[in-house]
Amino acid sequence: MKTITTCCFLAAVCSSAVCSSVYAADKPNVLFIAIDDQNDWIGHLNGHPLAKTPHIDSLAKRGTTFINAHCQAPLCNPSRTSLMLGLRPTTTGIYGLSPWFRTVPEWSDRVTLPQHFANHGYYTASTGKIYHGFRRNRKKQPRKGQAEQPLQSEFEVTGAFGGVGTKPPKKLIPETPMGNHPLMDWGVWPLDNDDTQKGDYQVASWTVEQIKNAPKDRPFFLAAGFFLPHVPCYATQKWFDLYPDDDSVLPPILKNDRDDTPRFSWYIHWSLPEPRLKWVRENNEWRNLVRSYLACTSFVDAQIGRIVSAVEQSDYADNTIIVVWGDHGWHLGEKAITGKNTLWDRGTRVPLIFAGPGITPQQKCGQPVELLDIYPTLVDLADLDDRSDLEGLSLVPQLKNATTKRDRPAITSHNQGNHAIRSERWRYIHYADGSEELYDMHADPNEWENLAVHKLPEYAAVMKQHRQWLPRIDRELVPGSAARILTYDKKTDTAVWEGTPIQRTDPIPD
Ligand SMILES: [Ca+2]
Ligand SMILES: [Ca+2]
Repeated sequence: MKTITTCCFLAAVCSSAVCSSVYAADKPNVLFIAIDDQNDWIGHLNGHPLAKTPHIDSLAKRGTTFINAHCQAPLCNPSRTSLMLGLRPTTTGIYGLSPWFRTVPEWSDRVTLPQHFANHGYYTASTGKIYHGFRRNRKKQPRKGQAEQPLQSEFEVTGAFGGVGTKPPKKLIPETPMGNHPLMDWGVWPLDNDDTQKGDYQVASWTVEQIKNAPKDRPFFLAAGFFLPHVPCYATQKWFDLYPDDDSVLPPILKNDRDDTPRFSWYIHWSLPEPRLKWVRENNEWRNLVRSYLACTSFVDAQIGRIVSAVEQSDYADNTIIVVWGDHGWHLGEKAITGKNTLWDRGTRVPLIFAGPGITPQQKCGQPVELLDIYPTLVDLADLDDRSDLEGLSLVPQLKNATTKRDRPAITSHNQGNHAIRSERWRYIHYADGSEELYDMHADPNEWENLAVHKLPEYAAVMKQHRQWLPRIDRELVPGSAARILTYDKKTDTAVWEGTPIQRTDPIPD
């Protein structure tokens, strides 16, 4: 492990002349674009009939888009850790917003996706939210009594912080339940229509500058992480104007939809700052939230358009692989909640697009795929040394021909023991206490009817077939795990949410 770290460091600092002679200079560039909390409300994904994302849609046409792509964890830190390490959350043991994986001894030297590119002579740069928490290159000040920590360079260069940008002096919406979290806010902001004050605008600007000034003697791996449509969903008026101010924007919901979902389905998002549907309705905030989320998505789409057009106008137009992904989905009233931390399609389905050299244009692939596949796919596309320790599959066969079968379903995990298995047609969910759900996604795309409750032989067979994909490695939380953590003890049938046991008779918090 020590040797790998040293090599990585050398590759990052070696003079470009040496790098070019050691590594092929004709490798493709990689533009790696992340969107935070972006569900399938993207024009061509048809998750919302009114979603306006012309730039993402046109990139999708230029390449291959995966319309059945899913995150490995429905939460920032575990999802991004999984993608960047090429390992499932059930292997990393990271399920919560903490810890940062470098503090886990097992992963402190793990070569991440961009580091693997750096080891092959790439220039690597990053702006905005790529990891959970902005990781600027700097020496961490040791805590009292601790040894000084070495500089851990995730990227050679880090740029604009991004994030929320300018904030209103106080929250725009009424006080929210479960803690009135400061991020839990949405609406028109800033009022003067100045988009340049927004963190994501600055992320795009920094990325455009990087493209213009990229090193000429080696390829680049450039990562841009957009924060919106993560809460607070602030956008200027013009983005709201893209959407009607009436109830046609609301997603379809079924009354009492949760009557046939197991009680344990509530446990994985037991008590969170994201308000329930009941609250947004009672406070007349449902439509405002939905429009704010859509407005933010369209704003981010425009920022992606700025970056893509900078590539198209550069010398790198023909040798740059562009990949766009979202870290997990978001509910806006479906299943009686808002927010993430679910194992349904709206919580796990994300945009995933590849465009550039080696990728067939105009393709839509309906195979179930995983964000975990990005690491091996990029390694394959750039023809770097293979990694035998990655848990995803290269999607190059699908990027060549979208009808090629991928041999596995997509698997999402949220804390130990809770997993969703998404195949082409079905979604099967297994919770830690053994309770289950099954949805026929062709007949019931909204996942309204839990077929598992019917106990019919034809569904039992489907469930049996999907159950075999439950992760065999399903490790417990690593030490230091915190924030949105649930544990379950089978022997005593006790679920513990963030340190507090949940009783079977406790009312569901709203
Ligand atoms: Ca996220
Ligand atoms: Ca239902």
